[in-house]
Amino acid sequence: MLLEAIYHQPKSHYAYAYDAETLHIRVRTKRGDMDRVSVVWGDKYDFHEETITTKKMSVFAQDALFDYYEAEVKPPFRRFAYAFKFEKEDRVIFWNELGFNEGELSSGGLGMLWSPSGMFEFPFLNTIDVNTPPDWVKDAVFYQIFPERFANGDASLNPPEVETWTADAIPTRSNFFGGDLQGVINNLDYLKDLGVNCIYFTPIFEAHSNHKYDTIDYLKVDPQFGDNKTAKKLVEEAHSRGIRVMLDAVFNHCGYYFPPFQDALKHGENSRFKDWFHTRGFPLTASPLNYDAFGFVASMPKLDTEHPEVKAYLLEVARYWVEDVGVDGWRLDVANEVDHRFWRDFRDTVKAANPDAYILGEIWHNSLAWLEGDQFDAVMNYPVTNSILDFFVKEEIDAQTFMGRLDTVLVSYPRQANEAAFNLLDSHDTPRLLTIAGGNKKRMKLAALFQLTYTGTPCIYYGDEIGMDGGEDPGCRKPMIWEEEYQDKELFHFYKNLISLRKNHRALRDGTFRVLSAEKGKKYVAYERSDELHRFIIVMNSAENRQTVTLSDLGTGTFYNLADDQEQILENGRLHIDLAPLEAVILKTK
Ligand code: ARE
Repeated sequence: MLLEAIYHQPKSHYAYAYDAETLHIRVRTKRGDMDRVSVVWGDKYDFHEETITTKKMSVFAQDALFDYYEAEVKPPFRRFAYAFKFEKEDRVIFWNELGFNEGELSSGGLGMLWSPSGMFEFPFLNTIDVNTPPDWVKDAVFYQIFPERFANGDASLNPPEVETWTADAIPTRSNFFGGDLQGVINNLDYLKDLGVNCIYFTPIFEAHSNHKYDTIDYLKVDPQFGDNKTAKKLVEEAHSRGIRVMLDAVFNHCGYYFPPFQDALKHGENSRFKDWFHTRGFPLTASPLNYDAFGFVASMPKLDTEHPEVKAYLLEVARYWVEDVGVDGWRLDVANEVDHRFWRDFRDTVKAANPDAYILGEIWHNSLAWLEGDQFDAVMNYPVTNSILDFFVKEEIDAQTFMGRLDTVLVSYPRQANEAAFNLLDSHDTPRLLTIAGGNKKRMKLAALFQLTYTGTPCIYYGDEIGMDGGEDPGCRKPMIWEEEYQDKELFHFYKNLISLRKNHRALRDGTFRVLSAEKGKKYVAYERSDELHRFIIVMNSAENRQTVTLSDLGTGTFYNLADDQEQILENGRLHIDLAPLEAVILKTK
């Protein structure tokens, strides 16, 4: 046993409350090292050998170096004192807060090991501290809309010098095409037909640019998009079709033309707003830049969210759109550069306005510090995005690395944060999926199939479903193609069918996820998703040649291939599946 590889941290994503009565306990060991790992636990106020329970843990994730074991426990008095028991051949090792001990449970004489003061502890499960993302998020399929580019429903709002909305229009950093909220309202039935049930809008508030990340007025819809009444109508029309709405909160910074910043520019040190920003000298100048800004972009001055007036103003913004307009969630721009205390108060404000609102942080890296129940429900899951692209689209990693990287994300967070994670394959900040795939639709479909059958909530970037392409920003922000002759209908039906498959089967949303095949050097993977109603086996070939995949340990059951309804015969829990290049097969129990 390699004791040096063993890791656990009490009161963290290694020991957290999943719900009001359930704790999840995790421990890391060297990959393949242990025969058996258990958690040994009791109540800290009633702790003696007769009341101690031993629960076997199972490997729930694996990466190149480690196995991650997990067990679920429901301590009756919501308190939990625990140690771990590791077994390999005839060796037994116990581990608690005092260190490692060789020995057996029945032998006694272990000194402090069996005293509650030596145990790891989960002192009390207080419900208010439990991270509980809204239930609906697990059932959602999001659709991301960049409002300037989705549809023009009210030509009277067109910006000056609006460009013609054609299938071959070229987006630049500064041009406008006239998309607006009425355009979205006009096309809600299109979204309903596709099957998505939540829209994520990039910013809709008054701003100077076409992307609107440089806010002028956080309480007002941009006049090119409509007004607050149109926004309210949009929310109502969407809700009446079972579609929710999430807005983009750009609270890290404002726009250059935000009136308080204009005041600080004009009055310098004498401005009553000078402390709303992070200044480095007066007068304020864009060049050289003597105030903090998002990524040195002078048109995006950073707000001081520690300042009580700034905070009060932004929290009122957060409340207004949720409570008065009825939006269902906030996506938080540059979430990791804003102070944690701000986000804690933001959460309290938003959840008071609507306990079911979804709070989604935009963070591209490990985000545990925001996902422990007091700040965000979930984050934009770019590490998963990149793993899916690297395996199915770019062919840069093998099956073992792919699943290992996904598991690294799973072990990084409490399970509820993974269930509500926002799984995207592209966005307004990245090239489009089809373009990353070099136009290879089969690879694009593999990525989308995985996305729509994996843990977490999927998001489709507008137009991907009809075959739109485009490179880095601004290339990925072309106007939506509405002329049917230029839409890829076959792709649309592919997405529509997959979305409906996910929506009709809980197993694909929050069922168990089990890896069946992810071998070193291989370009195919297989996994199972199951709940008490259905089992799915999904086998995907990311290689350009045929593959025969043998799966074992499948137990019993009759599986049918969704493509042709052919029964698949299990022999002693084994299955042989022949896959064409870049083919995916979905098997399901009836
Ligand atoms: C524009 C141009 C760019 C140019 C830039 C600088 O389009 O080509 O490089 O100006 O002059 C918004 C607009 C952008 C605009 C930008 C600045 O949408 O079009 O760029 O404002 O004016 C990091 C942040 C992350 C951020 C990305 C872009 O951590 O928060 O960078 N994403 C949000 C939004 C953006 C938005 C802004 C922030 C600003 O989603 O749309 O940009 O409000 C790695 C790093 C990440 C990094 C990521 C992407 O993985 O680890 O930290 O994200 O790459 O660069």
